[in-house]
Amino acid sequence: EANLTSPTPGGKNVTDVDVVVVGAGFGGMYALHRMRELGLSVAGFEAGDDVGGTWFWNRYPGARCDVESVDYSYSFSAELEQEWVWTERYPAQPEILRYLNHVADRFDLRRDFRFGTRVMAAHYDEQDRRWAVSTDSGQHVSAALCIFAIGNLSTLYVPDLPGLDAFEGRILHTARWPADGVEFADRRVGVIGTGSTGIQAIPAIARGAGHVTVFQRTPNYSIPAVNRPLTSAQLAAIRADYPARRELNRRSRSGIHVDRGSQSALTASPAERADEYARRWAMGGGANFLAAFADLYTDLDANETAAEFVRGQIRQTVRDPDLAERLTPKGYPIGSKRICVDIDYFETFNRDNVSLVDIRESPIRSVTAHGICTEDGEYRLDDLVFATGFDAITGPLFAIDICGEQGRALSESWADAPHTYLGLMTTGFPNLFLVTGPGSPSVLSNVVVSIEHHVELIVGILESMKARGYGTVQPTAEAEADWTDHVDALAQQTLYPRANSWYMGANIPGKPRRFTLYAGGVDAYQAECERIVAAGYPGFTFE
Ligand code: N01
Repeated sequence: EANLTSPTPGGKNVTDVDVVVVGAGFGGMYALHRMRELGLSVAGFEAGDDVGGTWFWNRYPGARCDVESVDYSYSFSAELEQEWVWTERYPAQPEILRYLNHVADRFDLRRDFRFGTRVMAAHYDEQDRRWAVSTDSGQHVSAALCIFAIGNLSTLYVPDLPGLDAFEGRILHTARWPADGVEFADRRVGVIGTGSTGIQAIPAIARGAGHVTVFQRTPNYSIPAVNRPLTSAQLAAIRADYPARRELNRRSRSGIHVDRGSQSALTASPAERADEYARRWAMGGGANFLAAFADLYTDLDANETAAEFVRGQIRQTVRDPDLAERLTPKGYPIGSKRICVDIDYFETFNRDNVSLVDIRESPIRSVTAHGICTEDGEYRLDDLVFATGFDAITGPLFAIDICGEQGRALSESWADAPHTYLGLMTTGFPNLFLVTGPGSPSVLSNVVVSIEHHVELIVGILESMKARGYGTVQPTAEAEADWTDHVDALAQQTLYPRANSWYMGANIPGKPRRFTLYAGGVDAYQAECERIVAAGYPGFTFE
């Protein structure tokens, strides 16, 4: 008989459950729903005050998903698919948060989540073969299984700028934006960071602010979103064919079905290339643009043709040629930092109330009471907005005291780099599941597709354990080492390692640099997983 239910209660004030789910974003909500469907008792914890995860926290002006709404949504319920009305091609944060609230209501998910509660520790007890989980509000839970659905971009990063404490204005981080918004009228706003977030926030802030000064370290490649309302006819056509659309997404490289060019950019003539880039530029979207040719992610010369097209667009858009030059990305391949998608980003620099400070040329020396001092002088500011991103991938896991067999900390086990089997489990941490962990396509993909896939993999493993009478599962050390080598070999075939990106850990001082996501594509990854499931889970040890 499977031993997935609790043995006798542990100690005083300890609640026994089958499963702890950490996080109530897209991943945790679906994990909780599926665990319940298996008949397991679940305790869910969420640091935010409600569901939403990323979309709960990231309420900055201009926050929007750069995957199309109809694809960035759950596929598990046909009724949900049919009833929810998306209103725009690219959904804005409030609409996604409304959707997730609707899902929580519809499937009664809040009942088993404790909100405003941060999981602080999860320790494995080898005797009991159970996880002891504790929270910042003093709960202690004993669970047979732990599912960490805490996101890869949830531990925010603020650079340690000298003098920051002395700043007398407001300090904001885009990922902790106040729910009731921020008024910038007549204020001088400084924005640090020009990644996906900064590129979305800067145009939106500039529309309502007195003046915006953008402190740019690295110019970024960005493709226009070409956002538009979704008409009821368009939505009806998508709904009529939803299962086929979902299947195409699952069989695609990035979890979004796009028309993928099969030709090398280098065999196309310059005129053919220009036409193809212009066509995709006009259609909008990052995944679509970078699918123009087969080798944009793998061949530097091919990539350069796409990069140069984007540079040309920036030069055409930004009226002041010197400013255009400073906004033009150089020295790293397009797509090797995550491609940005924007609404009027480069156009925004034609506004009178927006200026750019290149902090590569003149680095920030310090923050003062009234602004920022660079080597060129002081910029007076009323507000300082950090769009400086996250300690990605391992950051959220290392922020929790997770200890597996023999009391070994995850942060110690992964000190050099994360190593997993399938991005789902790691050796020495039995029954601990990661939703979209390192070693899976994760944040390289339409993450909702990858989330649903991972939760279904977990369900399959648990069903198999139940049928075979096992209580624990973990990867073998050998399978994990082979998978990690495989992930590394795939990364080396791409241009990803050539940028200073959060993918590489390069944004966090002192973090080891390594590309740890599965770069072989959602299609190849899911096929590998299917083979492993069909073969009876080789690489996993069950006891
Ligand atoms: O963070 P980032 P983000 N001094 O790390 C700069 C997802 N996302 O929040 O490039 C000065 O990309 C840093 O400069 P540099 C998406 O996956 C999705 O923008 O390191 N500047 C960079 O410009 C995305 O990739 C959507 O030189 C400093 C910026 O801060 C991920 O989240 C929307 C600095 C950080 O960029 C993270 O995006 C938004 C310093 N000390 C985000 N430190 C969707 O549409 C850092 N910077 C779904």
